[in-house]
Amino acid sequence: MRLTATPRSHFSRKVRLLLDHLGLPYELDDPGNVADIDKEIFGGNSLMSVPVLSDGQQFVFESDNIARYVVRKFDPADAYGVLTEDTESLNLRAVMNGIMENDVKLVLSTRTGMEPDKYPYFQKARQAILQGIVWLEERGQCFAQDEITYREFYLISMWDHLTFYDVVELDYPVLLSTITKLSQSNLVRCCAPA
Ligand SMILES: N[C@@H](CCC(=O)N[C@@H](CS)C(=O)NCC(=O)O)C(=O)O
Repeated sequence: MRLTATPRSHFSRKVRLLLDHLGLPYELDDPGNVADIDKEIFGGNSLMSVPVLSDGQQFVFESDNIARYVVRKFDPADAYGVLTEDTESLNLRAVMNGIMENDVKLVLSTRTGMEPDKYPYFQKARQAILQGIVWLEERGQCFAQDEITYREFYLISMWDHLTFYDVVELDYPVLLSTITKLSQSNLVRCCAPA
């Protein structure tokens, strides 16, 4: 398998964490700057975003679609809870996805020469990140410290990206203690943004 992904992409990292925990080998195809406008460097993804998985003749776009594809093909027992329909898990994942999307807006607007904090659109993005994290912190006990699942893959990927790009101040002790515990694992640390 080949994963088109940048080393810092949080959406890609949750897929990489899944592949690594399942022990599935893949080749990383790094398009470089995800702000670039060239469909071909994004594995043919018309939306020009990562991750994209190619597996033989099969192309899969979008991180959660990739995770579901991988689990259906290689891990039908779904050891990491990717296919869950549990409402609480799906809400947690929706909020983390939303935070990651808003994080991308802020990082890419800055990278392409804007000053995001001048504009209400980006102020709302930052506010959504902050409110989302408070909401997650209030539900911090929902995250496992010793039994990692796809939900924790999200959390780690989201948190480390926000930290790496210094998007917002992160003073949330419940989440931090979970992240610190989970980050003791080599599998988690080895694909951290650097
Ligand atoms: N919903 C998509 C979001 C993917 C996404 O936004 N990826 C970022 C990198 S972390 C990207 O490639 N952004 C490029 C852009 O938005 O132009 C997914 O889950 O795969």
